[in-house]
Amino acid sequence: MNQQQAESKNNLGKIAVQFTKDTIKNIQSFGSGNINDTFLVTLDKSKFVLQRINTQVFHQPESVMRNMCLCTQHIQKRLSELELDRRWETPQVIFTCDRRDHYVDESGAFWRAISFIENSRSYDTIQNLAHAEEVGYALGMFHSLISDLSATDLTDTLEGFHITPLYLQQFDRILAETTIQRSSEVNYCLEFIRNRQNWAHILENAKHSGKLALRLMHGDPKINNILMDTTTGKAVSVIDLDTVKPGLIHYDIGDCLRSGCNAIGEETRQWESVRFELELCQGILRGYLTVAKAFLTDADYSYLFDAIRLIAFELGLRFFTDYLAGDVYFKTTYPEHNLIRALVQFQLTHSIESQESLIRSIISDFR
Ligand code: GN1
Ligand code: MG
Repeated sequence: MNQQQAESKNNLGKIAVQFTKDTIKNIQSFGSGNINDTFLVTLDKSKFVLQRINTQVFHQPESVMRNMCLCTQHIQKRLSELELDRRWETPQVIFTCDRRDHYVDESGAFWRAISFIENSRSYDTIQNLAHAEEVGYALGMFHSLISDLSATDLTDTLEGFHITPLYLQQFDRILAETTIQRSSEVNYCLEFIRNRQNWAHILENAKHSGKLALRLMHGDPKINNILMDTTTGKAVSVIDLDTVKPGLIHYDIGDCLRSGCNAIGEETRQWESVRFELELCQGILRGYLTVAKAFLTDADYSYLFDAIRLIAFELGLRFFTDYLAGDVYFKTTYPEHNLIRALVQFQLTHSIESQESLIRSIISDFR
């Protein structure tokens, strides 16, 4: 361990002790989030998750924590009333020794701690059809558990999140300000976006005309935010509650499908091999609808195909814009990382578009 690593370990220790009186055995990096920094803290008999919130992205971290406390307490109460016949847990906020839901360190960094769900793990890529069904079930379960929590009680902690026309405006602004290094991949992305910019308003238009209602959503239900029981392989929890806020459940369904139906995963460099797998789509929707069928309206079904197409496109647009802006939002590990991520999502969008009638018929079979 070099001096810098030793210092940062020491620093992490000073932060972790704010949340526990137990002896800390170990602290290590954890998970693969693109925004916050996450660590697993091992104590004598238990573990917890320690996170530094990225306040460049979340400007009101106190509201993120308030939302999170309201949401997890609500889910906990629902679970105690429901008497489910399977394991289901929700991560709990761990308070500091002086009863606060976060800790601000000497440098001004914002920290929080969350309980670790024992005997569970997540996957960055979908494993098989059974996994896909469980991922869908988990999202349906989450939507169902928060369906009676009032959307207006929670703060909008990330304004503009999943509002595709705003991402297009941001893209246009960055494009106007930046001297772009042209390459065939960059030209492909530019053209891909141009050809879809009029359609990209579809969900916002449906929202404004009252066809789709604002509801509480998770905001980020990609497959590695769904924990699976390591013994039974069944879903046990949905984590990463930073973006639970008013929105459209379509953003969630779209995000879950764009993440779960791309079997080689969003971090592949083999972007030309990316495909949207219909069987996985069917599996995720089947799992979702076993729990969520009751609260989908006819209009909700009518926009499902567009939601699947749009959220893949939107994420590609967000990655590409960040590439042009010099990687200021998403963490990267190599220079072209955000460009390759964008190509993955655009390839997925293309695959969704080319299977439109099949995807629409899968959706209509479930109605
Ligand atoms: C970000 O940080 P992480 O990995 O939980 C992003 C999501 C993207 C996701 C893509 C607040 O989530 O919207 O879908 O990366 N979160 C935010 O992997 O922008
Ligand atoms: Mg997230």
